Amino acid sequence: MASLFKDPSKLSAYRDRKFPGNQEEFEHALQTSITVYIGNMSFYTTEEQVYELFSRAGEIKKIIMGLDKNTKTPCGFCFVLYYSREDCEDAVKYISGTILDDRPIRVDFDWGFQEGRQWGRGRSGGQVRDEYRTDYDPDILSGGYGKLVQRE
Ligand code: GTA
Repeated sequence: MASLFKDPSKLSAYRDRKFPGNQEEFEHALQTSITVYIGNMSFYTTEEQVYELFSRAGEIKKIIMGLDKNTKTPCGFCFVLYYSREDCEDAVKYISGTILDDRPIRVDFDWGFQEGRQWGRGRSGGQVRDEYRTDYDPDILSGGYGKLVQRE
């Protein structure tokens, strides 16, 4: 399993369009960072629940909840910062895919938290991907379907 983490291009399928650097710098950041991104979370999951689950992989330095930029309420993602790279890798290896509040969460390597990254970038304030969701999801506050899809 650890060998999977040796190829920097395979660390994450996600490419942050707002990363201030080239692909090589992005991959280097992913390889060395002590931050993970958690996606597909319930909007009702609290920081305390995240703390409890993710401290199983190691001591947590900080948790930053992802917020809807309009309502300032949780919108389904967060960042967890560890003290060690090993703990960060363990979170990706062992916690990704586990169920938190009835949802299979996704734990992804992240290039590092910076102020501003806690806000959803979608047009309606939440995450971009929620606006394109076509499957029913009772945790989407719009009523279950992606907001843009719903309008079409
Ligand atoms: N490390 O997977 C991730 C990740 N995601 C999805 C978001 N962040 C992530 N970080 C890591 N790994 O700080 C971070 C962002 C930001 C914060 C909120 O979370 O760096 P966001 O989700 O609101 O906006 O970010 P983002 O990331 O800019 O959205 P993006 O990349 O356009 O789209 C996310 C996903 O939405 C796509 O991968 C795709 O699955 C779906 N999507 C986007 N556009 C379309 C479309 N036109 N049609 C269908 N699906 C679409």
